[in-house]
Amino acid sequence: MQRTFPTTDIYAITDNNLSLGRSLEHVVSALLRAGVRIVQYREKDKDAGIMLEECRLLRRLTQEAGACFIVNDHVDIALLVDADGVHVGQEDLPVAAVRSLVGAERIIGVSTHGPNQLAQAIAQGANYVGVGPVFATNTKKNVCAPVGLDYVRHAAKHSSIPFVAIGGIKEHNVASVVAAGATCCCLVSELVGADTIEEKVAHVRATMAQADK
Ligand code: TZP
Ligand code: MG
Repeated sequence: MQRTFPTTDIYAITDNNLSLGRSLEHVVSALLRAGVRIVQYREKDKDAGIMLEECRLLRRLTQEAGACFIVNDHVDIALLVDADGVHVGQEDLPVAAVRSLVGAERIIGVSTHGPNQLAQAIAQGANYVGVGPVFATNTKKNVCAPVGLDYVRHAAKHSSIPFVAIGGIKEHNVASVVAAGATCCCLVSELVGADTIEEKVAHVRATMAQADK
Protein backbone atom coordinates (compact mmCIF):
# COMPACT_ATOMS: atom_id res chain seq x y z
CA MET A 1 0.00 0.00 0.00
CA GLN A 2 1.47 3.36 -1.06
CA ARG A 3 1.53 5.77 1.90
CA THR A 4 1.20 9.44 1.08
CA PHE A 5 2.18 12.52 3.01
CA PRO A 6 -1.14 14.23 3.74
CA THR A 7 -1.92 17.72 2.54
CA THR A 8 -2.40 19.38 5.89
CA ASP A 9 -1.58 22.48 7.91
CA ILE A 10 -0.22 21.09 11.17
CA TYR A 11 2.41 18.42 11.82
CA ALA A 12 2.59 17.31 15.46
CA ILE A 13 5.58 15.72 17.21
CA THR A 14 5.48 14.07 20.61
CA ASP A 15 7.78 15.08 23.46
CA ASN A 16 7.12 13.45 26.80
CA ASN A 17 9.34 15.95 28.64
CA LEU A 18 7.18 18.89 27.54
CA SER A 19 3.75 17.31 28.02
CA LEU A 20 3.08 18.66 31.54
CA GLY A 21 3.03 15.15 32.99
CA ARG A 22 0.19 14.01 30.76
CA SER A 23 0.38 10.60 29.14
CA LEU A 24 1.27 10.05 25.50
CA GLU A 25 -2.21 8.62 24.99
CA HIS A 26 -3.82 11.75 26.45
CA VAL A 27 -1.71 14.12 24.35
CA VAL A 28 -2.01 12.28 21.05
CA SER A 29 -5.74 11.60 21.51
CA ALA A 30 -6.28 15.33 22.03
CA LEU A 31 -4.22 16.20 18.94
CA LEU A 32 -6.22 13.74 16.85
CA ARG A 33 -9.55 14.96 18.23
CA ALA A 34 -8.46 18.45 17.22
CA GLY A 35 -8.05 17.19 13.66
CA VAL A 36 -4.27 16.86 13.42
CA ARG A 37 -3.58 14.56 10.45
CA ILE A 38 0.09 13.77 10.98
CA VAL A 39 1.83 12.68 14.16
CA GLN A 40 5.51 11.89 14.64
CA TYR A 41 6.73 9.85 17.60
CA ARG A 42 9.96 11.48 18.78
CA GLU A 43 11.28 10.40 22.15
CA LYS A 44 15.01 10.56 22.74
CA ASP A 45 15.51 9.13 26.25
CA LYS A 46 13.49 5.94 26.35
CA ASP A 47 14.32 2.23 26.20
CA ALA A 48 13.62 0.55 22.88
CA GLY A 49 11.01 -1.79 24.39
CA ILE A 50 9.06 1.15 25.81
CA MET A 51 9.26 3.01 22.50
CA LEU A 52 7.99 -0.07 20.68
CA GLU A 53 4.95 -0.32 22.96
CA GLU A 54 4.26 3.41 22.71
CA CYS A 55 4.50 3.28 18.94
CA ARG A 56 2.08 0.34 18.84
CA LEU A 57 -0.37 2.50 20.78
CA LEU A 58 0.12 5.50 18.50
CA ARG A 59 -0.24 3.34 15.42
CA ARG A 60 -3.64 2.19 16.72
CA LEU A 61 -4.79 5.72 17.65
CA THR A 62 -3.65 7.26 14.36
CA GLN A 63 -5.16 4.44 12.33
CA GLU A 64 -8.52 4.86 14.07
CA ALA A 65 -8.38 8.59 13.31
CA GLY A 66 -7.23 8.09 9.72
CA ALA A 67 -4.04 10.01 10.45
CA CYS A 68 -0.49 9.50 9.19
CA PHE A 69 2.04 8.09 11.68
CA ILE A 70 5.78 8.72 11.40
CA VAL A 71 8.53 7.39 13.70
CA ASN A 72 11.63 9.51 14.32
CA ASP A 73 15.07 7.84 13.96
CA HIS A 74 14.03 4.21 14.52
CA VAL A 75 13.50 2.43 11.23
CA ASP A 76 13.18 -0.92 13.00
CA ILE A 77 10.34 0.30 15.23
CA ALA A 78 8.61 1.98 12.28
CA LEU A 79 8.55 -1.36 10.45
CA LEU A 80 7.55 -3.38 13.52
CA VAL A 81 4.45 -1.23 14.14
CA ASP A 82 3.63 -0.67 10.45
CA ALA A 83 4.10 3.10 10.66
CA ASP A 84 3.46 5.11 7.52
CA GLY A 85 6.98 6.41 7.51
CA VAL A 86 10.18 7.35 9.24
CA HIS A 87 11.93 10.67 9.81
CA VAL A 88 15.70 11.02 9.82
CA GLY A 89 18.15 13.83 10.48
CA GLN A 90 21.42 14.70 8.78
CA GLU A 91 23.33 12.58 11.30
CA ASP A 92 21.16 9.49 10.84
CA LEU A 93 21.24 6.76 8.18
CA PRO A 94 21.31 8.14 4.62
CA VAL A 95 18.02 8.17 2.71
CA ALA A 96 19.14 5.43 0.30
CA ALA A 97 19.89 3.08 3.20
CA VAL A 98 16.55 3.88 4.87
CA ARG A 99 14.78 3.33 1.55
CA SER A 100 16.33 -0.09 1.16
CA LEU A 101 14.92 -1.02 4.56
CA VAL A 102 11.43 0.52 4.40
CA GLY A 103 10.63 -0.07 0.72
CA ALA A 104 9.14 2.20 -1.90
CA GLU A 105 5.72 2.59 -0.36
CA ARG A 106 6.67 4.12 2.99
CA ILE A 107 7.27 7.83 3.60
CA ILE A 108 10.78 9.09 4.36
CA GLY A 109 11.17 12.56 5.85
CA VAL A 110 14.52 14.31 6.24
CA SER A 111 15.46 17.28 8.43
CA THR A 112 17.23 19.97 6.41
CA HIS A 113 18.87 23.19 7.49
CA GLY A 114 19.68 24.87 4.20
CA PRO A 115 19.30 24.82 0.41
CA ASN A 116 22.08 22.28 -0.23
CA GLN A 117 20.58 19.77 2.17
CA LEU A 118 17.16 20.36 0.61
CA ALA A 119 18.46 19.60 -2.88
CA GLN A 120 20.31 16.56 -1.61
CA ALA A 121 17.28 15.15 0.23
CA ILE A 122 15.13 15.54 -2.89
CA ALA A 123 17.80 13.94 -5.10
CA GLN A 124 18.07 11.02 -2.68
CA GLY A 125 14.35 10.32 -2.80
CA ALA A 126 12.96 11.83 0.38
CA ASN A 127 9.16 12.19 0.34
CA TYR A 128 9.09 15.36 2.44
CA VAL A 129 11.58 17.54 4.27
CA GLY A 130 11.70 19.43 7.54
CA VAL A 131 12.83 23.03 7.08
CA GLY A 132 14.37 24.63 10.13
CA PRO A 133 14.94 25.47 12.85
CA VAL A 134 13.14 28.59 11.70
CA PHE A 135 13.42 30.27 15.10
CA ALA A 136 15.42 29.50 18.24
CA THR A 137 14.22 26.46 20.16
CA ASN A 138 15.12 24.63 23.35
CA THR A 139 13.15 21.54 22.40
CA LYS A 140 15.91 19.90 20.37
CA LYS A 141 19.33 19.16 21.83
CA ASN A 142 22.42 20.12 19.79
CA VAL A 143 20.24 22.06 17.40
CA CYS A 144 21.94 24.27 14.81
CA ALA A 145 21.48 28.06 14.75
CA PRO A 146 18.08 29.27 13.51
CA VAL A 147 17.90 29.39 9.72
CA GLY A 148 15.18 32.04 9.68
CA LEU A 149 12.36 32.76 7.29
CA ASP A 150 14.73 33.08 4.31
CA TYR A 151 15.15 29.34 4.15
CA VAL A 152 11.34 28.89 4.36
CA ARG A 153 11.02 31.24 1.37
CA HIS A 154 13.67 29.26 -0.48
CA ALA A 155 11.89 25.96 0.19
CA ALA A 156 8.54 27.43 -0.86
CA LYS A 157 10.07 28.44 -4.16
CA HIS A 158 12.32 25.48 -4.89
CA SER A 159 11.09 22.36 -3.13
CA SER A 160 9.45 19.86 -5.45
CA ILE A 161 8.29 17.79 -2.46
CA PRO A 162 6.21 18.82 0.58
CA PHE A 163 8.06 20.66 3.32
CA VAL A 164 7.29 21.24 6.97
CA ALA A 165 8.57 24.36 8.70
CA ILE A 166 9.83 23.61 12.22
CA GLY A 167 11.61 25.16 15.17
CA GLY A 168 10.38 27.75 17.63
CA ILE A 169 7.04 28.13 15.85
CA LYS A 170 4.27 29.36 18.14
CA GLU A 171 0.77 30.72 17.78
CA HIS A 172 2.21 34.26 17.94
CA ASN A 173 4.69 33.82 15.05
CA VAL A 174 3.09 31.14 12.86
CA ALA A 175 1.51 33.75 10.58
CA SER A 176 4.99 34.96 9.55
CA VAL A 177 5.97 31.40 8.64
CA VAL A 178 2.85 31.00 6.50
CA ALA A 179 3.51 34.42 4.92
CA ALA A 180 6.99 33.13 4.00
CA GLY A 181 5.34 30.31 2.04
CA ALA A 182 4.90 27.41 4.45
CA THR A 183 1.62 25.52 4.16
CA CYS A 184 2.48 22.95 6.84
CA CYS A 185 4.01 23.93 10.19
CA CYS A 186 5.30 21.76 13.01
CA LEU A 187 4.93 23.05 16.56
CA VAL A 188 6.21 20.84 19.36
CA SER A 189 6.26 22.62 22.73
CA GLU A 190 3.43 24.93 21.68
CA LEU A 191 1.06 21.98 21.17
CA VAL A 192 2.11 19.22 23.59
CA GLY A 193 2.73 21.82 26.31
CA ALA A 194 -0.55 23.67 25.85
CA ASP A 195 -2.97 23.68 28.77
CA THR A 196 -5.80 22.79 26.42
CA ILE A 197 -4.35 21.07 23.38
CA GLU A 198 -7.54 21.12 21.30
CA GLU A 199 -8.01 24.86 21.80
CA LYS A 200 -4.38 25.53 20.91
CA VAL A 201 -4.63 23.52 17.68
CA ALA A 202 -7.81 25.41 16.74
CA HIS A 203 -6.16 28.79 17.42
CA VAL A 204 -3.01 27.92 15.46
CA ARG A 205 -5.10 26.60 12.59
CA ALA A 206 -7.26 29.74 12.48
CA THR A 207 -4.16 31.95 12.61
CA MET A 208 -2.62 30.03 9.71
CA ALA A 209 -5.82 30.26 7.67
CA GLN A 210 -6.00 34.03 8.16
CA ALA A 211 -2.31 34.73 7.47
CA ASP A 212 -1.20 36.61 4.34
CA LYS A 213 -0.23 34.09 1.69
N1 TZP B 1 13.82 19.79 14.63
C1 TZP B 1 14.21 21.03 14.35
S1 TZP B 1 13.70 22.12 15.53
C2 TZP B 1 12.92 20.89 16.41
C3 TZP B 1 13.10 19.69 15.77
C4 TZP B 1 12.60 18.39 16.22
C5 TZP B 1 12.19 21.12 17.68
C6 TZP B 1 11.05 22.07 17.52
O1 TZP B 1 10.35 22.21 18.73
P1 TZP B 1 9.57 23.53 19.13
O2 TZP B 1 9.16 23.30 20.56
O3 TZP B 1 8.36 23.64 18.24
O4 TZP B 1 10.53 24.67 18.98
MG1 MG C 1 17.45 11.76 14.18
